Amino acid sequence: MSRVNIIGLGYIGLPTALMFASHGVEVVGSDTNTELIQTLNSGKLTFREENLEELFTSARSNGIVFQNEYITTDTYIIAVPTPYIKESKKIDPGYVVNAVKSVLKVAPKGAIICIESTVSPGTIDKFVRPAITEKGLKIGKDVHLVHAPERILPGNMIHELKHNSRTVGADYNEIGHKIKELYAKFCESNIVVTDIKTAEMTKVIENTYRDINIAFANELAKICRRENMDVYEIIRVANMHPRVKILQPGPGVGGHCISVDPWFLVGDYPDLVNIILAARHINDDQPEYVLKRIRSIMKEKDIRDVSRIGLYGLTYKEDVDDIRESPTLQLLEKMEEHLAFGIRVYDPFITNNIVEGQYQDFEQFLNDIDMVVVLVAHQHIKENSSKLMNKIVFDTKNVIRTGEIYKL
Ligand code: SAJ
Repeated sequence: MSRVNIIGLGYIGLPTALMFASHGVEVVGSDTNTELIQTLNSGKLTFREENLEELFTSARSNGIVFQNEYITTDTYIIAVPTPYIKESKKIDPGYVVNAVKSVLKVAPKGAIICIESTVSPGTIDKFVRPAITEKGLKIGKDVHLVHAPERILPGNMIHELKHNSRTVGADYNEIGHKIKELYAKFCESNIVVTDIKTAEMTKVIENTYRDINIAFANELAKICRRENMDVYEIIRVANMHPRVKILQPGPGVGGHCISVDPWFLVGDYPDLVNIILAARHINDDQPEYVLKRIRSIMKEKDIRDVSRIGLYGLTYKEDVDDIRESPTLQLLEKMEEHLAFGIRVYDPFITNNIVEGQYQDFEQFLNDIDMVVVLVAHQHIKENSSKLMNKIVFDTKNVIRTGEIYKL
């Protein structure tokens, strides 16, 4: 195996490229974003993630190359975004197809193109294969296709790259095994070789399953609220059953994975989805529910000045700096619609001001508010929970133990 060209150096492509490089694989990481390439070449990372710095240092000392251009080599790994089209809910395969087309311009005969990006079942048949055959190329002869969807959890990526099992879908077993061998350079868990469509479907349903489970927890929270019962205790006890594993309710489901992938199934099988669609609606409506709770707590505590309310947490989940599809941002949009401006916001991970009323100083933020809504369970708030003692706390993540606490 000569050099591997990793295409797309975002949240998945970059850690994967660094992992390969630090395990002795010759890697060229390519991305069309010139600024991103310059940043990486100047020795700086583009996002925060546990243990990523160390991995970056080791990959750089092993000679990883970052550049805009793709190279001529025998293995390509594509990790570009796959958003969904808002109206139809179907996948937008544009970035993947364009990356494949660009690879074809430089790929030698017999090269393997491995797609890591999550795609809806059938995307490779419907969009990627035609992009290859219309160039007069034969799949399986001139070029090989593989789908090896990523499965890592932001916040725990480096550990999971090593320890999670993987799925490799290929048209030919022998090609699948070649890619399996490549991932086995750093992946210490099982690597299952299967066909492409199975790999596509497996990945999407993993995230859909999690979305449904969270929706169930969010629905339970509402039922328990009406009954004045503690949903967290009920879930904790239910989960002691050996075959029950209910996830946690929260302010909504964000990120670029769980809040996106189930829509692919809705878009492609509109006549078959019930539970999948209901779960999406429940989770998407959760910020609205949080707003209702804020209003009722304000009423109960007689808070009339919106500017005395502070939202803690802007990221889509704890201990990451990613704000994509963040429930807090969705809540803020609704608050602008429903309440007057003036709300205050703080997140230790977001060091540039992205919303109105955002603070960079935690103490100052606390000084200026009477009520804090905890929307993200960053380690930071757990460590500083004693500072919330004299505040009215609405804790949507069930992490604060002291003071006057309201829950979902
Ligand atoms: N959330 C809850 N309750 C929970 C767990 C999560 O409300 O009990 C919320 C989070 O706060 C967040 C959202 O759900 O807003 C998604 O967070 P997450 O930690 O569940 O997942 P992601 O989106 O960071 O990563 C998922 C993972 N998929 C699964 O666990 C099945 C990861 O393994 C995938 O690689 C990733 O999607 C992806 O890229 O597809």
